[in-house]
Amino acid sequence: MRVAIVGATGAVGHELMSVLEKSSLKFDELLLFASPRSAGSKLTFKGQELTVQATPEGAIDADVILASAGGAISKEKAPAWVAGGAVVIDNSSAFRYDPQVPLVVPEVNGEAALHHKGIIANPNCTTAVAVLAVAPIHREYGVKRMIVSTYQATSGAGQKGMDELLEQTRVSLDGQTASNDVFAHPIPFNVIPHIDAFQDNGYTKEEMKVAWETRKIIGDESLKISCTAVRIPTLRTHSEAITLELERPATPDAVRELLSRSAGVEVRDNPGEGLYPMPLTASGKYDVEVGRIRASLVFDGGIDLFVAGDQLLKGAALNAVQIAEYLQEHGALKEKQRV
Ligand code: A2P
Ligand code: 11C
Repeated sequence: MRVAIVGATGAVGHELMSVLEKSSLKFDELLLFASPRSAGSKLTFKGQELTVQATPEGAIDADVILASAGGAISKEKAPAWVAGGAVVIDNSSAFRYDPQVPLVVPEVNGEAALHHKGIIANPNCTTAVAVLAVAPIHREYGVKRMIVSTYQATSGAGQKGMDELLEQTRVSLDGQTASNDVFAHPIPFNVIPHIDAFQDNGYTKEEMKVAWETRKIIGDESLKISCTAVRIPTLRTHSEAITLELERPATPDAVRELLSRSAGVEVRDNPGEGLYPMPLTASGKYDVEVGRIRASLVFDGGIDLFVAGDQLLKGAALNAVQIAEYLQEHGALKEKQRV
């Protein structure tokens, strides 16, 4: 069994290697690919130096390809990877809205992965973090409307986003004017309500992704969702304030109890002791922190809560590896025949 990472030198690629080191996924060999710029560079996996290769034009001789080099690369190359016999778990937005492609968070709709036709999509990080908290509540109480405001880390823009935060913070502290390249405005000491391109309806694509993807993963197209997505000057972990209107009334205690037995969630909710979700505590953690669970003052029987989940882990690398593990556990990951 051969696993390949495309985009191995990026921020998500780095986390993919680290998650794979600890994963229960059984495989014999790991292949690393990136742009031609990185060809020949070395990365360490399980104490062994592996050489990064330039991503080839056509097929890759692997059974599973974890793709995290951006939508353009996935769109261009994934069809050849599938034709070559690999299962592609794609971290980009290239195929998420294709009805033929399952969009999967294993704790919520893992079964959908078993019906793939070669490509399985990993959701946008903001969506993945939110659905872990929202899906169990939806199953129990029926979510009617969901209003989300996000506080998104620079890691959402990859390594270059985190580099820009660090470099431009130094520049600001030196008394100079910070500039911006990755983000729409300087990010140090700022918040920017602009992630991805503005759409005709006034929302950004990032905001619409939360709506489109949450509906697809939860499997309820009638769910009404509105999102405001904001970039903040943190390194990693996306936080989100979520308000839910429910079909059947919920109490904060019942939701706390429900989420405390939900997979992938850590309830961190003791405000009196300063315990609530934060990037500082959620970064590097596999579980998504959920707290500030309280009765909505707007929707009778509704719930307000706050989540913080590591964008690079559950929002990307961890979820992708969990999809591969799910396939293998269900006998749906076969080594291809090699002559
Ligand atoms: P490279 O490091 O060689 O540029 P991030 O999201 O952190 O910015 O990472 C993006 C990842 O996608 C990196 O591993 C990067 O490799 C890779 N990448 C960028 N352009 C290409 C390309 N044309 N073909 C394959 N991989 C690419
Ligand atoms: C961000 N959520 O924080 C974006 C990054 O659709 O996979 C991930 C974009 C995507 O900038």
